[in-house]
Amino acid sequence: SLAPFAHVALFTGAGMGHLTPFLRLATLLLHHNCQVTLITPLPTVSKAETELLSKFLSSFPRVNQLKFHLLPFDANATSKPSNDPFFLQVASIRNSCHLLPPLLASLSPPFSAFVIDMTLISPLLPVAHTLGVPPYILFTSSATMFSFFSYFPSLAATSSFPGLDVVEIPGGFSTIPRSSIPSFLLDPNNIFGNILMDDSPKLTKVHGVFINTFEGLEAKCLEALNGGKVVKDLPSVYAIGPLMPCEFEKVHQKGAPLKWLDDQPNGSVVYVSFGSRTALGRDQIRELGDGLVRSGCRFLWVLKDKKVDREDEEGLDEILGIELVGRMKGKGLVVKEWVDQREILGHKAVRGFMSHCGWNSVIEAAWHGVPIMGWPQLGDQKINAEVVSKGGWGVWNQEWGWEGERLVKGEEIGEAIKEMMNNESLVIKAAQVKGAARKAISVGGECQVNLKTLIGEWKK
Ligand code: BUP
Repeated sequence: SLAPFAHVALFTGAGMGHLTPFLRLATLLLHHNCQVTLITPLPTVSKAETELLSKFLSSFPRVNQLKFHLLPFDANATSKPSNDPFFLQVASIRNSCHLLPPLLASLSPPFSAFVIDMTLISPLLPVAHTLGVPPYILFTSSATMFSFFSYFPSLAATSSFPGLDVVEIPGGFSTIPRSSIPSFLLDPNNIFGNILMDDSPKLTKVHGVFINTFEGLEAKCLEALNGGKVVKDLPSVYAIGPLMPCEFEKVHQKGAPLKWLDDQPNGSVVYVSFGSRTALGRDQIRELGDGLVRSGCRFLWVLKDKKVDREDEEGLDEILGIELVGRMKGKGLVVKEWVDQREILGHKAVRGFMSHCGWNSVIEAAWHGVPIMGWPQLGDQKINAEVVSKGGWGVWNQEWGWEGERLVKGEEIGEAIKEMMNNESLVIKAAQVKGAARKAISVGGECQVNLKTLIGEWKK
């Protein structure tokens, strides 16, 4: 007879920051001989998501894709309007989830586990329950952010919260100043904030939580979470990071920017990217450009002018202005297309990473041992930036504020880049983090052990 195998269903969320770790986890499960069904809400928001999905599916023909066509969703008819297309997509997915049970019940063999995106807890828990399958969450940010997410809504409901300047997460590993709290969680009218506040109390009904992290980064936090110190009755948290970039993600580019990097001296370049869904305002973009020139460092800048890639159409001359483009000549490379971040961070010419501190980027930098100059813009990013700076392999300036809060001038940016690029201790610490990252995924490391144990349970 055939050996039993585990059949895992994964339900992805909105945006590259969520899709990417899902597909990396799916790849790991496939390598452990699991059968994988991937439920993909369609249409996606960005072109990048569509392309990544298609590359993944053609690399793994044995994956069963279940296309989940979303119901029409009238963003203007919601009581909490939003101008963030990714938040609206989450709301739209949640609005359609009740259609799932009959679609899933017909699949065979039956599932052993259901891994769902962290933004879909409320609508998908009952689905898992109907099917009689244990629900797991893939939390696509840091363990520190997860503990904040678990604890914060109950604190926010108390009468003492309005007067608090800092949030002390129980367990003694992190104190979050009010200015670092994701602003959507403080805004009662924010659609995404409302979703997270609603879902957090339901965490105790989840079977387990996967987080793309490892002990070398967040040991104390993981210990507090699994020791029941953050919130009572939380499910087990499994550190399965670093989820590494996979072969299917490879970007076939005509030459630049990797070819350009090949021509730069070792350890001379600052790589600049704010992830897949953050576009700075035009004024801030120009100040950043000015700062890069002033720093005197070579730079590779992935420039985004619009939140959604399909709308990002204007050329560099228009966005930056001819004068700045002229000043940049010969000093750095600015690109507007999707780049192979893993190849860039692994390139010997790259010495530092100016990043918004989206968690995937942080983990990729850790994997390659590249120091971070954090410039968090929104959401969980300040909390993530603090994890990095506490670890000693990155820095960030609290005074720069959230996206659009103040215009950070080129002089200040240039000085900060220079400082980061000359800071030897960051390089040393980043190399240690890289070592810990590699240990975590080696045979006998946390990631392997955790996954093997779970898959063993699923097979029973
Ligand atoms: Br832009 C860009 N190439 O050109 P984060 C991004 N990426 O490979 P975000 C590229 O997208 P959330 C590019 O390597 C990382 O895996 C990058 O995820 C990759 O930030 C991913 O860093 C970006 O978590 O997502 O996109 O802001 O809002 O969910 O944090």
